[in-house]
Formats: sequence, C-alpha cells, structure tokens
Amino acid sequence: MSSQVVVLSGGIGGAKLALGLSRVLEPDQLTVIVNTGDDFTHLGLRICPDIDTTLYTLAGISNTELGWGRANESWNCLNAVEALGGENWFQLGDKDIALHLLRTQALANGTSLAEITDTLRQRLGIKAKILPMSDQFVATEVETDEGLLAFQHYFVKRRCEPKVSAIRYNGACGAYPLLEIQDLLSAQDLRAIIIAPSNPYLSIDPILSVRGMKDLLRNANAPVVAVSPIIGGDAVKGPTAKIMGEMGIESSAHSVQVHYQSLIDGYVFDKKDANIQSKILGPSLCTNTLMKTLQDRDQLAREVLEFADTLAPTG
Ligand code: FO1
Repeated sequence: MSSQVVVLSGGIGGAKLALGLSRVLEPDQLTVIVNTGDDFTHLGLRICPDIDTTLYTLAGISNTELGWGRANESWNCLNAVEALGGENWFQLGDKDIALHLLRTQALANGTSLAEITDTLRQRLGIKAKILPMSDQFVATEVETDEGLLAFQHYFVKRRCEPKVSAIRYNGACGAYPLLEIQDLLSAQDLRAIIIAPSNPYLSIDPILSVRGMKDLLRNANAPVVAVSPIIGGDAVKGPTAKIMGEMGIESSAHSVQVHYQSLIDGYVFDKKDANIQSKILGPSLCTNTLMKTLQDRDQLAREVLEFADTLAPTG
C-alpha cells in the first residue's frame, strides 16, 4: 500500500483525529496541514492556535479539559501583564508563552512559519510532519451583527455570541500552499487526503481558500475523505452548528457533505445520523465518529483509512 497520508485540520476535533492517525500509521507517514487563519499578533507575540493545539496534542502535553494550551500550566506572566494594565482576555500560560516567544523571535529573524513549526515539532519529539497551510498570513474575519470581527475577537473576546452572516479569509488570494504541500499532494504514492472533523467554515475553508489548494485536492492521485464535525445536528465542541444556523444552512451532517461535495470522494458520518444515508451522494461510511477516548481516536483513524483505501484510484 502506498505510504503518505495527509490530513487537513484545525481546532480541537481535527487534532484528535490527527493524533489517532499518528498512532495507527508509521509516524513518518503522516502530514498534518494546519489552518492558520486563526493566527494573530497579540502582546507582540505571533500566536498560531491551531498549529499549537496540533503540536501539544501530538506531543501529549495538551490541556485536554480546555482543548487548547498546555497541561500543567501556570499563569504568572499573564497575571503580571494584567497587573500592569495589559490585556488578559486571551489566556496565555507561562509555558505556552515560551513557544510564542521562540516563534516570534524566529519569524523576526526571517525564518518561515513552516521552518519554525518544523523545528518546534522536532524539539517536542513529534514524528509526524506539521505544516502551516501557507507561509503567507491569512486572517479569518467574521462578518457579524457587531460588525467585521477579527477571528479571536469573535471566538474568544466575544465568546462566539455575535450573529454571523459571512466569513472572509483576508489575504487568501495572496497566499500559496507551501512547496512541500504542493509536492506532497501531487505525489504518485499518496495514500489518502483526509479532511478532519473540524469546523468547515472556520478551520477547513481557510485552508481551501489558499490559492490552488482545491485544485491540488481535485488533481491528487489519492482519495479525498471528509469526516463530519456535526453529530446529531450539533457540533461536538465549538460554534459550527450556531454559525450554520446563522448563515441559513441546515446544521446537519448532510449539509457538511454538500459543502465539500465537489472536493471529496467519500464521506464519513456518525451512526446518530444514519437517516441521512439516502441523501448522501457518493461513497460513505456510517460509524462512531465521537472521539471521547484515545481508543476512539485510533479506531476512527483506522476506519477512515480503510474506507479511503476502498476508494483508491485503481491503476
Ligand atoms: N480559547 C478561548 O476560548 N479562550 C482563551 O483564552 C484561549 C486562549 C488560547 C491561547 C493559546 C491558544 O493556542 C489557543 C487559545 N484559545 C483560547 C483557543 C483558540 O482561540 C482556538 O483554539 C482557535 O483559535 C480555534 O480553534
């Protein structure tokens, strides 16, 4: 069987499946392409939440209760920032700040985001490759009833409360997939491209908005399989269902399949949504997609890979 597997991922759900894939595959067979639309400069530091959630999750040091940041954190620096009148709405732990300091220093020295991300993942002992979707900055912006909000302002400062009418990916038209991504997705020995159960609009679409990314998926010599982030009409975590409703899209696993339809060869959705089977166009897998335990992550990863193998182009 061919070797490389690529997963497009953002947020907590994506990192969970990426962890499962890294455990069931040979570690060097997996590349995670991560959303960087959530990134922003805060307190002078370049923060890349979805890269960091992926790093910490695959290194086994993530805060599993919160879903972001590191386990066993302390908050001395942020408390001192607040005492000196600085912003504390975005909770940065002391160990997390260490990573932001090194990344910000590297970027200031002309190192690319891909290079510093690769250095950090190696220092954290991670074998799978973790790549930003682009070295150019793309900023997800949310059009709401409170105006156009930067992503973290919407997501953290306003706790996803504003009503969303549209989402923009500022800078996408000037952003290109890393050459490494272009080579990977056009390689003849690519086994599968997986779209993780991440928020389609806030985590996956920013990746797909990068110039040429959709064509790379369409022209790949490997099946593209998406995993629904919606179970029983709701998201496991986060504002996906709320945003869909506010944008006039039915909050269902079927709507997500339609959203990805032109890009994917197969779709994986949860047993709770077995009723949508008749509406799904193309090959699909109905199984347990709720990843509560490490075993759930491994099991879903195995099943998604086996399903993808049944779709592999023959010859
Ligand atoms: N999310 C929150 O809801 N509140 C926070 O204070 C917060 C801090 C934070 C710090 C570092 C980091 O990497 C992520 C952080 N997140 C926080 C999550 C972050 O906003 C989301 O993970 C992504 O941007 C969306 O997936």
